[in-house]
Amino acid sequence: MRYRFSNDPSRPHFHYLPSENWMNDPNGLIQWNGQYHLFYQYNPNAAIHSNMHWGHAVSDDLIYWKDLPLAIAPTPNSADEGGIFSGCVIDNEGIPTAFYTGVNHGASIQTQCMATSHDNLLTWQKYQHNPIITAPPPETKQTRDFRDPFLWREDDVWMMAVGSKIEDVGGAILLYRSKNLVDWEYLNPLLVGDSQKNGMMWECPNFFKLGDKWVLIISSIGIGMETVLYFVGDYKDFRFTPEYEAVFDHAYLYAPLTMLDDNGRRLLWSWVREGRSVEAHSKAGWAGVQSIPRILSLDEHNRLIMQPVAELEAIRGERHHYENLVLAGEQSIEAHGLALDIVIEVEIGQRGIFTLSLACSSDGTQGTHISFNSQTQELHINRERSSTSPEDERSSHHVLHELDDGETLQLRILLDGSVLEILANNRASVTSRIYPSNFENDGIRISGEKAVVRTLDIYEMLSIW
Ligand code: DQQ
Repeated sequence: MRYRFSNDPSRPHFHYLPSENWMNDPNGLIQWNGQYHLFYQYNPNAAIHSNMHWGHAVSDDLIYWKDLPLAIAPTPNSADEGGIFSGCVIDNEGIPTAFYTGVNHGASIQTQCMATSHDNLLTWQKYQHNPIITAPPPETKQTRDFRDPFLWREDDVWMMAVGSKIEDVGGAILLYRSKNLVDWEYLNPLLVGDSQKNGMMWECPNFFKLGDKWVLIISSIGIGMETVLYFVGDYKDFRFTPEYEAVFDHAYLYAPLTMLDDNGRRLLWSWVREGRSVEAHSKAGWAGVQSIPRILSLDEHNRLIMQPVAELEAIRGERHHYENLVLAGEQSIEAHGLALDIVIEVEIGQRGIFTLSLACSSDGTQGTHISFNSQTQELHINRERSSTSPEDERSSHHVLHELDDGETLQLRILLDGSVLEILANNRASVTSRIYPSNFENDGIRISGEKAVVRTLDIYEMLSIW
């Protein structure tokens, strides 16, 4: 089925996506008997968000994925008849146990449900007394938004964080505990936001320890925008006190989910949304991509550091390497195709500018420009000419990216068809979408003022399919 998309230049070659139709949030990430399991929000019938199931894929190495049959589907006349929304999988004394949100009545009723697997996560049996939590607590003053359970263990109890909101106040993450996974006691909000500042509703919570600190990642629904935010702080007596708050990604990443792998790495996957119209992706026959998994850590300022997993290096093909390029005018750099891993370090003087252009057509009509201005400390991704279709989103991304004293600009750029993952100094993330109209392109161009490229490596990536 994947071959029918081989003439589509937007289709990624080294990011995971199902063979066809719609995918959104990653769900139920877990390493089981050494293998990485990725479940995801999936509509098996069309490339639009509807009719949610859990799709399933498995990998030995985080690079090559094998598609497995649908994992969990809605059951008529039950709590999940309207769809299986996001959630997680935990290891309950050797039994893989899934928690997800069952929805009903056009998703206006959201309840928490459970299922177990007895055949290595292939098929799932729903708990016969689902739902295990029927409604949000009265203090939320609403009954509609209550979803995406995330579980962890604390001594001899299980904890669950659920995304929600407190009406007229803001987003809220609700905290529950249980000894047996079916009887849940509501404790209090783990954290409550402010609708004026950080969104009206918070979904897809992740809460975990990183070093000495605790990190909360949420996907926030604000007025006209959806953004992933993170908080770093301390957790005591079931309350979380953030000390640092920042935007996790400045563009298209949404609904990320993390897991701890057997090597103790905190890995994060995320849905990369589409930047084209519903009609366009419905017609294309596929929509939604998973980001390359990132390893999370914290720096000394409590900022989240994210690095694509080193496993990705196994599919690096031809390499183009440059050193100490003193920039004057525009320079063309050889690189073929739309599947590239670019690693660049630039020393920029005061009032300096550096620009890297990619996915440029030879006739000059298309191209995407990634620039950094040392005076404004701004990263700018210009998509005005990223594609030719008026249906594609083309607004620019402007991101304040303050370099520390003496720090060079370090960019890691993963271009894969329409996916553009940009990490600046491993802490500013801008994951965008561009839709170049053909495979042919004119390599990479770099230009700058008061800028010296210390090193530049461009790898042409091999396809994982
Ligand atoms: N997507 C799921 C929900 C979640 C949302 C539904 C976030 O569970 O809140 O597909 O993208």
